[in-house]
Amino acid sequence: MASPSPTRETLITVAPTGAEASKDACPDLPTTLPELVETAQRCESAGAAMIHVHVRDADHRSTLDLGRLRRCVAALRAETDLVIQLSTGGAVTDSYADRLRVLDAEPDSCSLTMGTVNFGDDVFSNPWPFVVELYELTQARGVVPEFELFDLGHVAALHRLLDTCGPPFGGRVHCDFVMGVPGGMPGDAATLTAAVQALPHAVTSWSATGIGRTTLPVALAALSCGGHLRVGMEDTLSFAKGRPVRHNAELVERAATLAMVAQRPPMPPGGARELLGLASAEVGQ
Ligand code: KMH
Ligand code: ZN
Repeated sequence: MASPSPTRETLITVAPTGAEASKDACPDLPTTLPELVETAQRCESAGAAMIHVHVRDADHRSTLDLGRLRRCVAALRAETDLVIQLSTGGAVTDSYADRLRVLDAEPDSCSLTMGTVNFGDDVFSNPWPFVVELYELTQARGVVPEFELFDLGHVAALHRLLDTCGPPFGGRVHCDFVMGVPGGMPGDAATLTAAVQALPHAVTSWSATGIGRTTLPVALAALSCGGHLRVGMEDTLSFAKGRPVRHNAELVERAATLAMVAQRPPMPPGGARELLGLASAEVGQ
């Protein structure tokens, strides 16, 4: 994607929970299904069009339990119009088999990380054969992947994947830069610009999120480069220095305000479906 053309509207994705933060340390994290549905509804009202979902078990611990994933997809479909994206990244401890099985829950979209990355003191493992297997499963099942790029090497892997395995289901190529993870690429404007310049020409849209204190610099840089935004408590638990996030909707509201200032207002879920190739896929069914 040598020269991205700015879009008129901004896709805001909310990532409300993640796999890492604990409920004990952060009681406002939405970990139960009712909390997740309430969060999704408030975030949709605030301007989100897509939700990136990690589910938790009865003890609020990260899980890829298929029953819970299915119930979550059903509840979000019934109670919101959001595009539902399930995480296939899970937690660093999840097996490849469990991560592949996420697609059995039939989401609209799933995350697909384009390579291994150091993740704090851990390693988030995504070896090439697993990336290919997951990608081919998305094509077979009719799930739109969002390519997660934690490092510049992941951009190179995206070139290789599209060259060897062809386009995604839906025909659009959407990716998300996850910046500022300790072990991945830094969350700053110079790095984002370099990463955008390196994208394959086949990429039709991209968003960015910055972890922790890189949230605002990455959001501002992404808007100025014509990108879309991901925000949420998966990525930052601080609204400002010394001021914890109380609800994911606060982060969505702030992203929507920035998007309005950039004269690229929040995109409704229907627009997101078109952007991601889901609208034509539904018509074709
Ligand atoms: N929890 C991280 C190890 C994804 O959702 O696809 C992986 C992650 C990426 O959050
Ligand atoms: Zn995630």
